[in-house]
Amino acid sequence: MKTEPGSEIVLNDLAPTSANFQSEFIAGLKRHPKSLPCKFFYDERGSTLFDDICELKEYYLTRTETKILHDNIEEICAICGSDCVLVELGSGKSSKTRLLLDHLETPVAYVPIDISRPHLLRAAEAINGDYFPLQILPVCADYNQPLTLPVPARIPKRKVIFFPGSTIGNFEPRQAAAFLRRLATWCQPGDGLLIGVDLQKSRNILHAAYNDTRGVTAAFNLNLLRRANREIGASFILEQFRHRAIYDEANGRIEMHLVSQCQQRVVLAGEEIRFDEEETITTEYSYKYREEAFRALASAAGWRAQRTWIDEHRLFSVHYFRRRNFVAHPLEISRNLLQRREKTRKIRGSSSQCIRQRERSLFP
Ligand code: AVJ
Repeated sequence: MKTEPGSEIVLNDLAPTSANFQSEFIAGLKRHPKSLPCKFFYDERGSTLFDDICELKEYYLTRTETKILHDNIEEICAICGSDCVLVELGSGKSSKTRLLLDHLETPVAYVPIDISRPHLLRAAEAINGDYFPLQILPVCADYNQPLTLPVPARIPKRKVIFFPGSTIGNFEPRQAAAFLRRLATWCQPGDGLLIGVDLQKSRNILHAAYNDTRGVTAAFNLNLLRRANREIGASFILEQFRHRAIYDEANGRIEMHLVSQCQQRVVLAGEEIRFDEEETITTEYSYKYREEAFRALASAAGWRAQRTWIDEHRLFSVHYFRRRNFVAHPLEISRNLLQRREKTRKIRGSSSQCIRQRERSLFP
């Protein structure tokens, strides 16, 4: 499958095992209410179904984000600067990445991180063939787990984390902030975060996007149960569950559920799980943000807003953030503000402009 004249790709394989899947899956079904982590969607079949979702006419997210990137690519790549290492979370097919790689000035390396090994390898091979001699350093991992990023052969000027697709919306806002704070710890001051975030909008548009007429989203959701049948020998009867996606306006989120159509028992790994009729498994939250609210969230998590791009219909946003000089813990923000005031007071009166400037760069 290797395409010339690419070099050999070394996979950094931290993929979760089938035992991880089994224990987390069962733990999720023992919770009240039942819930499963949405990362489980992305086995090989699920990743392919997701690619199909991205092509649906109702699913405006991918199309709109791609257009925003396309229409602003010069400016985006200018902000990223030359000689950066591009780290992508949930890289999938890496199609949006190609836009960046086509326009970035002498990027040092591309580090795609994805939980689906076959998908990741296929994309990495293809990029390797098309962008040689760019170094490709794929990491197969659940990026919620601790991981060490591979080090490129050439030293980059900065790191840019690319997190498209509004996948950040899968976290509840508190967890999203914690995750962004964690990403900041991967970075040095001045490093970048290019992130796609879906915007709040009318319920009709949202409802259609998650309840497509061809039933691809339903198949994607039900694939969780199919996967459990195949990988851990569960006994789900797929016809006895239905896909449901609703917009919870108060929380600004789409909720996806699998709804049991009858009272039933399912056996998996020797354990029996009971379902009442109409009982649901929560399988995904997809939060939608207001432009300002997302900037505030990232800003409290160690990232300084640099630029936001939005499409003409205000469906979707892409933000570029720069890592602050320190990662503020909420409690530390006020303390730092106090310290800053004290220091400015000390400096005031001294004519040393350069001290004040250094101060500013230390406490942005
Ligand atoms: C890839 C997580 C952004 O929430 O819109 C698509 C996944 N779920 N249709 C989203 C998804 C149902 C998607 N994200």
